[in-house]
Amino acid sequence: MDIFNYPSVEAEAKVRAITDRGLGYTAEDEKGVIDILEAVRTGGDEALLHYIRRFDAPEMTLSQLVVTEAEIDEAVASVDDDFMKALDLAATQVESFHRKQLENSWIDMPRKGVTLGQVVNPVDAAGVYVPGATGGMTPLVSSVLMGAIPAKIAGVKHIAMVTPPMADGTVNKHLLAAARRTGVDVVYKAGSAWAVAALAYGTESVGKVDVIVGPGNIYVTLAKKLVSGTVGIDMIAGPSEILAIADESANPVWAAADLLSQAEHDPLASSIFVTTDAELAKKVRAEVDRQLEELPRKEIAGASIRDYGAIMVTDSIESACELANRLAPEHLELLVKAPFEVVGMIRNAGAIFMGHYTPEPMGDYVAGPNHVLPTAGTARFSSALSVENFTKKSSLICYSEDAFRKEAEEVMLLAETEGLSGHARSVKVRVS
Ligand code: HSO
Ligand code: ZN
Repeated sequence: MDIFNYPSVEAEAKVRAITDRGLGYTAEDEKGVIDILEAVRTGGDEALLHYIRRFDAPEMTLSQLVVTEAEIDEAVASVDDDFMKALDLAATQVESFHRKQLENSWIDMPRKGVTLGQVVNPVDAAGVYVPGATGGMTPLVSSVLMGAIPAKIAGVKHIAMVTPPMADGTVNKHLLAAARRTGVDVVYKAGSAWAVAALAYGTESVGKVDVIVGPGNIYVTLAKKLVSGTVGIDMIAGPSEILAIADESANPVWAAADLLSQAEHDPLASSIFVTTDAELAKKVRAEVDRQLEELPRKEIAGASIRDYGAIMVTDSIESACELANRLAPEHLELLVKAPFEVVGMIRNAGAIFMGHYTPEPMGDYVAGPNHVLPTAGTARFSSALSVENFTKKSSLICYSEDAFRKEAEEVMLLAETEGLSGHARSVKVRVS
């Protein structure tokens, strides 16, 4: 990990290299995904099964596509009690955080005889994508909670989960236990772009949904991007990121561990350490190198740190915050003695982890907020996955006759100005 003074020409070049890394896909990948979407849209179950058998489970049959209640019972019975307790703690805390996001419908009478309002309704059906233990991914049990819980709290009646099966056609038992705990209605053993296509377009066996959420590899991301508009999606998520701001009170061992926790997600993940303390910068660099050797996923984390890791030394916390606001990181840690004094300077970040005892993984698992967060600078204008992603609002408008007559002239005038006489007429026929 190189150490830069920030601001400087060298630091700027590194920031550019990091922000330019993109989502990591080629035009070829996109073309491949378009073909898959089209195949499933027109071919339904047969095409879906074809891809599942070709890439994940060679022996799968259509009758095995849906995980049975018996399979889930068996999974729940076979996981450790300690796992179930941890899962329950996480689920309970994620539920209580997301309950606060529920928005009320409202109704108002802003002018005499005019009633206006906004009715919030859940979408009818949602699809939650969950990576399985396939293709270098790890089974993200926590992502079952982060996708399904806000949908449940929004009041979605039908929640489908898709996850790629392992070669023998089974699904990781921990994922199934999490699906049961969160009230997922159906789990399909399908992953990648074909699973996204099945959810977006529907097949004979897979019900069409209205919204698809959840993290996945580049093919999942591309597929979500391409079906967005046909269905709602949470976001086009890029590789994970962490930016930690530290003052002299930070512990280099802890800070290095935090940087590596996100680096191990993806070779394209980015970890940036920004500090006012040049000595701490050197210690953190040495610690990252040392701890990297101990990580089972050191190949992935090492590539990420090498290419998209950086240490920036600034002469003030203000300047560190300015860099954070420019990058709008997915995860921002404030490893400072007075985080509540610094947080007011932060405008752009997916989630802010405050103080020495709030390492990012607390938020990945148990704290309560959602871990599906905007990446690649999109925290400048977007937010974490939330209950709102599973709802939509209908406006209510009601005029009495008197109120209608009072505003009719203006409507007719504006309509005629636009050259839309049909609009004007719809008002006029009621006035005369
Ligand atoms: N940090 C990841 C989420 C995750 N981490 C799941 C562990 N499991 C993206 O925010
Ligand atoms: Zn993580």
